[in-house]
Amino acid sequence: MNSLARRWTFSTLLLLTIVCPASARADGPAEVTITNVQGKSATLTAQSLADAPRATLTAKDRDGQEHRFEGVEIHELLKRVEVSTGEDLRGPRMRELVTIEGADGYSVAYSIGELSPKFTDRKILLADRIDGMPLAAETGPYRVIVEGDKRHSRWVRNVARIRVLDSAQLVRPAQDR
Ligand SMILES: Nc1nc2c(c(=O)[nH]1)N[C@H]1C(S)=C(S)[C@@H](COP(=O)(O)O)O[C@H]1N2
Ligand SMILES: [Mo]
Repeated sequence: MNSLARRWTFSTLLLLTIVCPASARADGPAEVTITNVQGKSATLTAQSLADAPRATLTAKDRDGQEHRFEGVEIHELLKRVEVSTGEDLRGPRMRELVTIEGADGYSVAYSIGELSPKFTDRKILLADRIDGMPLAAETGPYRVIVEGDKRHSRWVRNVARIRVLDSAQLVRPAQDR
């Protein structure tokens, strides 16, 4: 490589280091897709999460220390695809499920009732900050935090997708058919 080419390469790398936001280096995608039972979808961006009602909770991370997590409760995000968890959540809607999937395909199912503040005070957060800082690349930019859970299997890292499903539309066990 001649010196001019070398200088160009160096300048380009320097520029990329300066202009790339931290989220671009995270293991998870910068945007989360959310889909309802009918297939209607919305894209959650850093901006839409910043604009939504913010919530915080304190929980022990894997280091055994209490941390302050900040983000948006899942039920607030469900409103973006017209899924309500308010007073009208009852009857046949109680069979709805919400799956949250990480960039690596790891997926967790939550029931609609446990995501509703009408049913429980235990918050389930799509967190984007820990102790006032953006999440680390290995967990972010978005990570589920479930208040009160004794183990972290439902704390999905690098969240990529949220899907609302009707459990009655899922395949039934053979003995039921
Ligand atoms: N994206 C993603 N999130 C995940 C997992 C995974 O494999 N992929 N494993 C889960 C399981 S089973 C556990 S116990 C916790 C472990 O997280 P920790 O190492 O921060 O305790 O992450 C959960 N979140
Ligand atoms: Mo686990």
